[in-house]
Amino acid sequence: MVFVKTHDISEIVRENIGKEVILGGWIEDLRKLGKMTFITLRDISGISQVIVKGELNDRLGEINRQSVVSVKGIVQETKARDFDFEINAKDIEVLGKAIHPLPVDPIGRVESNIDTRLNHRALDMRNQKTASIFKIRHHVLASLRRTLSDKKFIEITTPKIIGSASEGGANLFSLEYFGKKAYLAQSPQLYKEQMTIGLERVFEISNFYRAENSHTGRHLSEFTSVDIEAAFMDYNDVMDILESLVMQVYRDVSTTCKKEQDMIGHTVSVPTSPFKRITYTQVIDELSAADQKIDFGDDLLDSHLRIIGESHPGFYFLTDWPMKLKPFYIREKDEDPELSRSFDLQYGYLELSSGGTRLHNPETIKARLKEQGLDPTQFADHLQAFDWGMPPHSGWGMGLDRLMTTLIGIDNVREVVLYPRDPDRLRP
Ligand code: AMO
Repeated sequence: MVFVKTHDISEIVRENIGKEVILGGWIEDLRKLGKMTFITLRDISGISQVIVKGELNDRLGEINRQSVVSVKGIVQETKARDFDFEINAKDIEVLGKAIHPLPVDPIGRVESNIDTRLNHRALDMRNQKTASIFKIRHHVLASLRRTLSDKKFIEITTPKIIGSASEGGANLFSLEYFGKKAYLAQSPQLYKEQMTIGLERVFEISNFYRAENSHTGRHLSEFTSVDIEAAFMDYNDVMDILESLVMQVYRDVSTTCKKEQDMIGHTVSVPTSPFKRITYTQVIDELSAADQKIDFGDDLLDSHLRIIGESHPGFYFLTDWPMKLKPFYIREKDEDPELSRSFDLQYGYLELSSGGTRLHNPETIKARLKEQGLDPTQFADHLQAFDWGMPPHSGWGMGLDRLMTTLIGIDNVREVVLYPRDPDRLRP
């Protein structure tokens, strides 16, 4: 007989004392003491103690740690320090047996390395530290969606299988699509820009793909991007939106995820606002002053960002990059066309987001595409929208996985992604 769960463990309250409940969960601990067995039962909401006595205890032989069970019993007061109540079991049914030895210890008493945990991710999720990271991720997503909806952004979902590159030619995964060549989208860039002509303000939270052969704690082949695009805004406006979004995520997680912060042993502290805005030119001066060989127009290397990150810990915007370092869709500054209306949001050395004001004159975009060695005919589907009343617009993309690492104070994105994809990891 399969019992139907009547309560999550955290739903059991004083009024349930003396009444029958049916719980479902996993056996975290099991101690046989003569004629009695003490079970620590865990479900998504918490833990409870289950006492098994008498005839039920005699036929309990087959039960073991980490198996999933259904417990029917009466709620009673407890003397145990760690629990508010306990369950005097009347019946127990094993719904799924755990076969020992298990590949990782779900209690986390025996530590496993990250590869072993990722290879057995579903079981790793029963480790409360891991589960807490993904509960926080859930709250981050909810917070982002709430704030963006409040700011009148409309959530869209753009295709991930595309016919031509959205960010230029590099780093594309290609695939065979009914006899044609297709690609996995690197970002929603072109689609989100197009959507501003009808929806004005849009956002997307989806996975995107980069064929980068990078082996770092911040690069993945599949990552989650939070993107916005907004008509009638410039890069300062969308920087303001990004800043308020990040601030709100920190506030929300810091207040709603107390248990999870305890569990991972890290307190989320809300950053100070406003975030500093430093120009690329200032950064070049700072680096030159620190004896780095760097000229205007050079891209910032990881080693440069480490130096800059040391003197600017926490969040800051790095703005006004040279046009030549920016993708074809970024707009120049009127007062200095060598510079762009662009920014990155940094957290120390880590790049969290980049964005800017977009070009919206199709002829200029075509010229920029050619300058960057790209073929404008490949972008015909995109460019046609610019003949239909394209508003001036701006936007950004932010790596959600990277943002998560700043929140929980770790430096490997693999910890915050369920099943990370990187050059060495395609399974499970
Ligand atoms: P960009 O290429 O800078 O910009 O990407 C935006 C942000 O996405 C995250 N990111 C990654 N995270 C993990 N692994 C990766 N391989 C990876 N690649 C990128 C970073 C990065 O800052 N279309 C523009 C954005 C825009 O202008 O709207 C874009 O994609 O956090």
